[in-house]
Parts: sequence; structure tokens; C-alpha cells
Amino acid sequence: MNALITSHFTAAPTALRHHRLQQWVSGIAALTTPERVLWCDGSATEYQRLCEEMVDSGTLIRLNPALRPNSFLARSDPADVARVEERTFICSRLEEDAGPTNHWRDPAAMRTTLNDLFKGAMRGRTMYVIAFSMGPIGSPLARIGIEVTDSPYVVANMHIMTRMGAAVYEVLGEDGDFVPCVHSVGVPLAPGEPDRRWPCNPADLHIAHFPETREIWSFGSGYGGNALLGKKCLALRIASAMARDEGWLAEHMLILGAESPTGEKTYVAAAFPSACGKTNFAMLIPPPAFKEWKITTVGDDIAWIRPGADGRLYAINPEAGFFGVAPGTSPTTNPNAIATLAENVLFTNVALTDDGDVWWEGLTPTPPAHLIDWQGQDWTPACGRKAAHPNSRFTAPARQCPVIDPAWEAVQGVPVSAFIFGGRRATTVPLAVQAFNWDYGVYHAATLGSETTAAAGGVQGQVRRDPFAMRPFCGYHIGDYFRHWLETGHALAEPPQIFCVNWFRTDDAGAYLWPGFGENMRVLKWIIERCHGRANAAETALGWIPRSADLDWSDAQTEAQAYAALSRIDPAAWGAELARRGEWLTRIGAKNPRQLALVHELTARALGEKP
Ligand code: SAT
Ligand code: MN
Repeated sequence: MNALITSHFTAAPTALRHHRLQQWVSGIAALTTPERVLWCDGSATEYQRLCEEMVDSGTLIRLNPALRPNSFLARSDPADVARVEERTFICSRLEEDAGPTNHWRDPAAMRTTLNDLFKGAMRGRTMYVIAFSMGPIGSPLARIGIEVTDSPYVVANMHIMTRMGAAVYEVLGEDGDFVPCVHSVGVPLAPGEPDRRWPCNPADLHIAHFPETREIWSFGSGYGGNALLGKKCLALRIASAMARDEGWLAEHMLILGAESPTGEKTYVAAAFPSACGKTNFAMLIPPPAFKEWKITTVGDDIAWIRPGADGRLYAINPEAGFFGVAPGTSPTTNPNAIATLAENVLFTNVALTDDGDVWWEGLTPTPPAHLIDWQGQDWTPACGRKAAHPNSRFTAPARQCPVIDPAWEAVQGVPVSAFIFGGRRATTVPLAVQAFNWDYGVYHAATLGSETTAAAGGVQGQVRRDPFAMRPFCGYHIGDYFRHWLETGHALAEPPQIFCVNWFRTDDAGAYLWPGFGENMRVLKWIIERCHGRANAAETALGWIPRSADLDWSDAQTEAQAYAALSRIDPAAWGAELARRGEWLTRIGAKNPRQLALVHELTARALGEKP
């Protein structure tokens, strides 16, 4: 290896004592031939230096420090704006271990492909070494990853999204375990060749996971979950495989705390597909009639959950920041997110205002008269284009959230009383249902459907099955995952209650029937009361559904009539829904647990359908 080795450490990192890590980094450098290797220390000084370098190179624009201190805007290549599921691979030894929801590749063949792609891939660039902890440092639930990357944008994001640098090397010691994560934008530079603002190589995009050897290799994209490998790649795909083997759960869930007027604290974890408002729900502000309730945020995207000695489940948020969808986030929809974004934020693909701040669709009711759009073009309200990309994002430190839960970094996690599953469904699915028991809940979650959105990279309005909101994120066979969920719940003395919600039901004209946002508190209160055995509900074929009288409508704008439409179980619609669910369960094949087929049959019979 001829690369120059440097570091932002003032003293040598203890990593220099971790022989296996040294060897591994040397090996990657020998393969990718960067100009230099830089060991990151995770300090604020390092972050500043990286951001300044990126401002100089044109990758970042510094926002007006008077309006948005220490914040920057990045504009990606228009061909690199979202996670790419078609190019995301699970490389388990056996194809049947990846299952029907994953793109499988033979690990040996993938290694050959990756070897070719990564050979010399970092030429002319710096290879950064990032030691990061998913989970509070020192938590028994935390895991360490080492990402090597040739993207300074990735390093800056990892500074916000993870705990990284010096403290992680201390935990790692001389022979601690880590998940190796290799990332390159896939654009080597010839000597003297000028760099692009956002180098990427979509034609050769590969996001490869080796669940058996617990490795991640990502090539060709600098964006979000494709490149910040601690997030979807480690904390969900690889962690789900670890969790299966070690008896815990790695889930695509927000975690929130709710303190009742009497001071009783309840935590719930909720799974929704990408871009269904998880961040908004996690930071919910109750309506005025509920002002005695306090909602606090533990996490907005990922939960690692483990059985405790008391037979309950305990959850941590493995992340340290929010990588949230910007469009639609406003002082009305999510004031807590807006407050979180006051300073120290990296924005990606939002619009730039004339006074050097950011704007996106929905931020203000009236757009500014002039903007520079996410592609760097002049923009006016009449131009017919979106100013911000629909999947534009903010990367912000979680500690800046005004309602961050006091226990959000508790090393043992917080106790989970309820799981909530929700999709985006214009019809069919009622506002709220409580599953009869664990198996019914797992059935509902396993057959969860959601209409795809442009932000999630899909076709608008098509229902796709997204079991547990984990379809793109489960690192092994989804049927085995369902079995793991059933077994985990059966072993608990006090399993959480399971609920399904749908904030997105519309009337025939396509208008939302439910106001959502803070009003979701009415449903959340019912859920919490149900967990404590205090609220009523009606038994239906799907589970326990709140009657209008079971919900707290204090100062509500929603009419009881609207609630009838929101909670209606339409037999024709459910006939079609059950047929789709049946097809889906069949697609999962022999690994689908028998209990789920049985619950499907019981549900169909209860609805008066032939299963
Ligand atoms: O880009 S990410 O994968 O992190 C966000 C998402 O699509 O859920
Ligand atoms: Mn997500």
C-alpha cells in the first residue's frame, strides 16, 4: 500500500493496536488505491474542516450563518437521489436464505464483481476510515461498524447520524468486533482530472450485503441509505440477521414516549414504510385538549429491541441523528422537526432562497418569489417544476430535537408497551385496530400493504405488500423473519400489544378523511389506554376497533360521521384485500409459518369470505 496515511487524531488512535482492523483497512486501500488514507477522529474540528473543504470543492453551499448557523446544502447528481432497491443485494450462501423479497446474488460471484469494481476505485481520492457505534457507546445493545469511504459528504453525514471516532476505538480495544463496510462513489480520478460536484456511478451501482460474514459493500452512489452504511445496511439488513441468530429484533420503527397527565410513562414503537410520516409521528404535538400529555422522541426510523430479564421488550435507537424527508415538514405539520433544524444541519436536494436559507414544498403556504432549485436552476412559483426534490432530506442531530426523550440514550433501552403498524391506504384499512393476540398482530404486520410514493422511489398509488415496513430492509428470508417474530413474542412474559393504523384513508374525491399529525394523539391515547387495560373497543373480524365513543374527541374537528367512514370495514374491499394477502402469503412459500396461514383463514371466515 503506497497511500499516505494521515489522521485527524492529535494522538495515535487505539485503532493502531487493533491488528485485524489495521490489516483490513490496509487490504481495502491496496485494492482501491486511494491517494491517502485518513483515520477520522469524529471531532467537531474535523467536521468543520471537512465541510469547509467541500464548500471549496463546490459539493456544499454554506447557508447564511445568520439564518441557519453551521449548516450546508448539497445538491446531488439527478441520477443519484434515492435508495435503489433493484441494485440492493443479499449475498447469502443459499438463495433460499434471501427469500422472495430480496435480490439474491451468489456470494462468490458477487465478490468477483466487487473486486473488479473496487480495483483502483478510489484513485486520486482520500479514503476516510470511520469507526462508528450504532447505539449509545457502551450499550450492551450497540454494535460497531467501520466504514471506509471516498466520500467526504458521507463522513459529514456519519458525524451526525452515528457516534463516531475516538470513543468508538476505545470500545473496540485491541480485538473488538466490527462490521466492515466498504463504500466508494465509484469515480476514480486520473492525475490532475477535475472532480465533479457529486461524483457517482449509477451504471455500476451495487449495494451488497453478506449476512453470513456480516459485511457490506456499496459502490456507485453517494446518497442516503445507499452510502451511509450504518443506517439501512447495517442497522437493518445486517442487524436483522444478527438479531435472528442472537434472539432480538432489528426493526424499521420509530420509538416514542408518552407521559399521561398522571405522570404514567408509556413507550411505543411504530413501523411505517419510508416516507409515511414516521418523523412526524415520532415528534407528535398533541392537540390543545391533550396538553397535559407529553410526547417525547427516542428515534424516528430504526429500533433495536431486546427481551429484558423481566419478560418485557426494551428498545434503543441505534442512530444519533435524523435523516428526514424535507418536503411537507413545516411549522404546522411538525414544529419540533423545524426546531431541530435550526442549526448544524446538512440539507440535500432542497431549494436555496435568495437570502441563503433553504426552502421546500410545504415549508410555507406561499413559496418565495424566487429560488434556486435543487438542480441549481432559477425557480419561480410559475415555472411548473418542484423546487425541492420529493426525496430531499435533512440530516440533523437528534439531541437538537426539543422533545427528545430524557432516556433516548439509556444504555438498557426503554420498555415497549405497544407495536403500531401502518401503511398508506386510501381505502379498506380502518383508522385503528388492536390485534386479538400476538399471532394476529404478526399476521397483520406480515401482510401490511402500502401505496407507494414517488419519495420512496415507487409508482404513485400502487399497493405493495411491505411486511413490518421491512420489505427492503430484511437481510434474510421474510418467512423466517415472521417465524422469528412469532417465537420472540411467545417467549415473552409480557409481550407488547400490537395495533394497526391508517392515517391515509380518503373519500371518493380523494380528500383525506383524517387530519393526521397532532390529531393522531386521539388514536395514540386509545392505544396506550388499551395497553393498560383501560379503554373499550368493539370486536370485529380484524380485531378490536375503537367505537367513536371509545376515542377522546375533546375539541375535535373530525365529525363522528367522518369517523364512521374511517373505521368502516367494507366487505367487498376486504374480499379483494384478503385475496391479495392470500397471494402474498403464498408467494412467501414453504417458510411461511403455518400460524399465519391459519390466522388468515380465521380472518377470512370471520369476514364471511372463503379463505
Ligand atoms: O435513504 S434512506 O434509505 O436512508 C431513507 C429511506 O428511503 O427510507
Ligand atoms: Mn426509513
